Amino acid sequence: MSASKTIPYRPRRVAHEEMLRTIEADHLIAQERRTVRSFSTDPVPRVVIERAIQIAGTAPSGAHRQPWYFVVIENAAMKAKIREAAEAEERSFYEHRITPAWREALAPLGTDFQKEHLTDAPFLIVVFRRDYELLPDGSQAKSYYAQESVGIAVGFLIQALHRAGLATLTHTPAPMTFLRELCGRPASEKPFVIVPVGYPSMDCEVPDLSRKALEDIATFLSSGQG
Ligand code: IYR
Repeated sequence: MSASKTIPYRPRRVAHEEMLRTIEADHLIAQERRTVRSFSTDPVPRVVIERAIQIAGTAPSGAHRQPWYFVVIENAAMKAKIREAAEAEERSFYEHRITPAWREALAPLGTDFQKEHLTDAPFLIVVFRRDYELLPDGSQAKSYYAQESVGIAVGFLIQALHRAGLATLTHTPAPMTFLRELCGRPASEKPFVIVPVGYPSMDCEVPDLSRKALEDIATFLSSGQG
């Protein structure tokens, strides 16, 4: 076996009292996050987007291949192009490809083919999943668990932006292959999601949803239970 270089890892041990305070506060913050479809055009500082992407880039990834790439779009003409292409795909989805069950599932969200958020939000972050990396010698380094890794990174991204006071939407126009060309990315990368980022519009409304209770999403197989 080849020896890999390691370095010591000794993070500070957090006392249980502080741990509980932190996790309760984080839970309250997380509960306040809502997916937003109606954005204000008000500007937000670009450095917040930069840091949020760096936070996303701390996600764990298969074989540490870090199989993600983020294209940040601020340019109005680019946003308009993306909106036009996305709405064309969405129109055919809502008019032809959607199944009855899917239509029913989306009804409470009130979504349709119109995607104002793609031109209203001050930033669009287009996330790509990289399936292999071209090495300088021309060979390919394959990614592992790229789908899972990028999903985790996007989770980090959304939570970081939320904690910074910004709203997001996880938007997946289907199919979204048009994004690769519009964003100038190579064939090794697949569009994963578009994340519009900004403030909710002044008249933003969100569906009156509730979240599943702990007992509905988790089982604790504690000691003494066999
Ligand atoms: N991509 C479409 C449809 C859509 C699908 C799901 I699953 C949603 O949770 C929301 C929308 C759209 O963006 O409208």
